[in-house]
Amino acid sequence: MYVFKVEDMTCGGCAASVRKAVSSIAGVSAVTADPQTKDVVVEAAPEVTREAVIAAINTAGYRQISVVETAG
Ligand SMILES: [Cu+2]
Repeated sequence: MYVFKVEDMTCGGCAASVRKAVSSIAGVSAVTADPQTKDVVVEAAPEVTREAVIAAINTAGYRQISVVETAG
């Protein structure tokens, strides 16, 4: 599981964009994105790297990303 803060995810539309982008990565099983807390929580298979998730979020247009937690 990866947890990020995406500070430039400011509304429900942003959160939907982030969810869609991250969900499209093969091996990702669940994504939650909360525009209030800025938390993005990603459940993924071990072959999905943190960098791949960050790249997908960047591609969706969000760049103010910090890593909160990496576990599992
Ligand atoms: Cu937005």
